[in-house]
Amino acid sequence: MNTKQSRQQGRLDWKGSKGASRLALAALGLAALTGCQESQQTLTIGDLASSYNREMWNLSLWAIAASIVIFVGVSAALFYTVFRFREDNNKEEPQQFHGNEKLEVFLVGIPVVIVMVLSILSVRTMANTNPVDKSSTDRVEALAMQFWWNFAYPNIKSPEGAAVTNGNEMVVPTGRPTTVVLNSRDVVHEFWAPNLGPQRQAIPGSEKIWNIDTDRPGVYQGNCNYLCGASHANMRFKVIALPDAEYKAFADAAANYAAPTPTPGSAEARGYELFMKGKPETGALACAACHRVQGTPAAGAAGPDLSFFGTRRTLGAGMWEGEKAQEMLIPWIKHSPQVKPGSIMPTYDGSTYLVNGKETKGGLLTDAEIGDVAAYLRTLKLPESGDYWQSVDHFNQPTILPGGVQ
Ligand code: HEC
Ligand SMILES: [Cu+2]
Repeated sequence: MNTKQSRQQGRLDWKGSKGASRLALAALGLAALTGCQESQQTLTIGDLASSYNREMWNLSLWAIAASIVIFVGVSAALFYTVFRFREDNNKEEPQQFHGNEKLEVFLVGIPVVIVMVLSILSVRTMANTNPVDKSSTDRVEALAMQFWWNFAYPNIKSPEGAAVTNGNEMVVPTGRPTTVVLNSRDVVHEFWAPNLGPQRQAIPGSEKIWNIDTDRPGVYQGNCNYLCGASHANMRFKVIALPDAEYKAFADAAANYAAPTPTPGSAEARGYELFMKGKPETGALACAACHRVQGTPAAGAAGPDLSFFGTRRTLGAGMWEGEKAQEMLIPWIKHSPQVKPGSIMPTYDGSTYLVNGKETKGGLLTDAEIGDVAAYLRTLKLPESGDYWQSVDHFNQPTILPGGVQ
């Protein structure tokens, strides 16, 4: 149950209340229960596993403490004045203090001090949260596009010297900062993984660099937080945080990864052929024109890197997860713009779709051929040692989405 429902429940209880206090207690209990459930599910800006969020928390504590002191002080002065100077007690005209310099300086001075203290604390927090740890060799280049993300690791290189890249799933180490270098290829997007730090806008041509970190291994939800088009809400990503050993295992496996070569004559082999060459006679574009697969000639960059697609547990930039992602793969290849608004991946069932507002007709693959391509995609797996999802499974972190588990 989410907070909204529990609040509504609380309100209903109040309405029909006879023993109001008992019901209030019940409502409180319900809220506490809900809170318990949510603490396992929704971890957002209140999550103190990243240094950014801890800094913000500390600043909030100071601000809240200052507010309480001010509130109590002002209330006390107000009540004192109201009671002390009631008309009953003071029949004569009150004493006038216009032009009392001391009092005026005092009354201006207090707010100036308050604002100064809070400003200094804010600037200190800004200084603590902004600097980039230049020494961090853990670096991820995040590229935002309508409506997906590519994450490249310039310091993790394949034998051919190309940066390891993954679409929509970002792997980071725990316990030390990872430098994120953010860019956009089309419109303005916004990178936000609430547990790990601030939001940063991805503006074409303007690079943003900052650090994210967390102490706690797990899967963190990320979203595009800027209205960037039809599938703004479907432009999600996962950040998978792994302890050093597991992270290293991922990095090694990814660096040495070369997509497996399917057995000749198998469905996967037919899928591979279609992936690389398409089917020109029916207008079906080669997937390789837009997708990269490490260790094969496929080097396209118009769509997410599919090198480890079989390891991924999300599809359509986090639009589906787990079982559902598996189920949606065939419909996705057939006609992704019908299942994800605004997707510019071509259709393969001959239906039309929009690219920059222009109607475009997709090519044609038979159901069997689409099945073969899907079979090939499922073989694109990191070895078990580098499978970051399996590594994180035993930390038993639920998938974290703003607003609860989906
Ligand atoms: C013209 C370029 C283009 C071609 C050709 C193309 N794709 Fe895509 N593909 C994309 C784009 C762009 C996306 C991202 C869409 C989105 O999420 O909004 C995508 C996304 C995907 C995804 C989802 C990845 C993820 O993790 O979310 C899969 C799987 C995929 N494509 C497979 C294929 C296959 C298989 C083919 C060939 C039959 C193919 N694509 C052909 C551009 C292309
Ligand atoms: Cu976006």
